Amino acid sequence: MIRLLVINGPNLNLLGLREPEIYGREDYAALTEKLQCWAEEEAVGLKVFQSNHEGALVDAIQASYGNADGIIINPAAYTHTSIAILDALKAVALPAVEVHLSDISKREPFRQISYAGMACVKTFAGLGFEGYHEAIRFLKAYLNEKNDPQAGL
Ligand code: CA2
Repeated sequence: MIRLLVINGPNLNLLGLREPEIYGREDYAALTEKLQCWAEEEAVGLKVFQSNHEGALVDAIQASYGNADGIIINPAAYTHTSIAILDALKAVALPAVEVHLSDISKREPFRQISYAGMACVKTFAGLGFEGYHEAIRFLKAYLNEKNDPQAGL
């Protein structure tokens, strides 16, 4: 079974508390429940990790090597600052998909650079929680194609 790791960065655990016009009304528990439902529907294994600490996010990316087949990552504010997360994603070299609840390309200039995105095969931004759903589907198809290039023919 395909094993996916979802990594969420700082303050995403506070979803639903403020700025619902940007991040929606649903809380973090609702997101993790949806992730598990979508993983079951797609018949993939899925673990979720959230931290407010950059080093802990780097540790989780490193630990995924040999334990996951693909990474879905929303590094939150570290998206725009962390070369350490970019380097960790490059080091483990697993296919990674970047997700953002909001459309970072249409927000403040400082949100328009994504270091993590430079190590990702795909980005979904501005779709709310549905972006994670798209990421699961995308990675499943991507990994199946990589493992058996003839499968879709
Ligand atoms: O749109 C996204 O998913 C972001 O990664 C969310 C981050 C932000 O720093 C990125 O630029 C874009 C913020 C995550 C959580 O922010 C909250 C703000 C208020 C209340 C609760 C969470």
